[in-house]
Amino acid sequence: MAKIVILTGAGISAESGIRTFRASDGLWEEHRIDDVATPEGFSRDPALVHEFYNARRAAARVAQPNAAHLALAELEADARYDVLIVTQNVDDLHERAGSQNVIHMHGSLFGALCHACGHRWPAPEVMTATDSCPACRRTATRPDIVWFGEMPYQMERIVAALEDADLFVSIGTSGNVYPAAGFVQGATEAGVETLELNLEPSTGTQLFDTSHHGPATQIVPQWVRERLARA
Ligand code: BJW
Repeated sequence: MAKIVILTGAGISAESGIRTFRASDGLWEEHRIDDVATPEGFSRDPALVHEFYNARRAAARVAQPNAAHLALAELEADARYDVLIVTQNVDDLHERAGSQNVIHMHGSLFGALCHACGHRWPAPEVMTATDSCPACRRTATRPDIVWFGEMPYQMERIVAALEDADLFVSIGTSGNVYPAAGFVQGATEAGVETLELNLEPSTGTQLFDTSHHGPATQIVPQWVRERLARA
C-alpha cells in the first residue's frame, strides 16, 4: 500500500462556502487574530470569541462537502492506498464526505473543552461564556480549537506518519502557520515525495517537488483520478 499523508487547509472548503483566513475577503480582514484566536483574547472577552465561533459553527453546519473532499474519500477507499488526512480545518467536511482517517490538528468547531479540568464534550449549537462544564461544573467552557501559542493536536502521530509516508500532499493552505507550514520540509528531509495542490503558489511553494495550481474542486479530483487510473 502506498502511504499518503494529505495536509488540508481552508482552501479545500472555500468552494463549499466556508471563508478562508488570509484572502482579501478572509476572516482576518474582519477580526483581529489577537482577539479571536489566542488564549489571551479569550480571557479578555470570552463572549466575543464565542460569538465568532458560534457563527462559524452555524456556517459549517449548512455547508456541504465539495468534489475535492469527495475525491479524497474515494482515494482512501481504494485498497491500494493508506491515506491519512491531517486537516487544519475545524469544519467536518472531510468526515461528511466519507473520509475516516482524519486528524484535526487545530481542533473542531463541534467540540467543547473545559479550560479548567480538560474535559471534552460535543459543542452545543450556541456556546456562551456562562456554560458550565458537565464534569467539573466550573464556567470555563471554550471551543475545542487550537489557538496561536497552543500546541496543535496529535503532533507525534503526524510527524511519525509524515516520516513514514511515500507521498506528502498539501491542499488549500497558504503555508503561513506553523507547525503545518513546516511539514513539507520535514517530509523532504525524510526523503518523501511532495506535491502541492493550491489555488495559487503558497508561501513555501518552491519546497515542493511538484505543484499544480487551480481550484480544489478541479485539481484534486483530477489528481485522484490519475492515481486511481494507475495499474
Ligand atoms: C484555495 C481555494 C480553492 C483559496 N482551491 N485553494 C515565528 C516563526 C514560526 C512560527 C511562529 C512564529 N511566531 C509564532 C509562531 C507559531 C505560530 C505561527 O505559525 N505563527 C505564524 C503566524 C508565524 N503557530 C502556533 O502558535 C501554533 N502552535 C505552535 O506553534 O505550538 C508550538 C509548537 C508546535 C509544534 C511543535 C513545536 C512547537 C498554533 C497555530 C494555531 C492556528 N490557529 C488558526 C485558528 C484556529 C482555527 C480556526 O479558528 O479555524 O488556524 S489560525 C488559521 O490559520 C487557522 C488555520 O487552520 C490556519 C492556516 O490557515 P490556512 O488553512 O492556510 O488558510 P489561509 O486563508 O491562510 O490560506 C488558504 C489557502 O487556500 C490560500 O493559499 C488560497 O490561495 C487557497 N485557496 N481558495 C484551492 N478554491
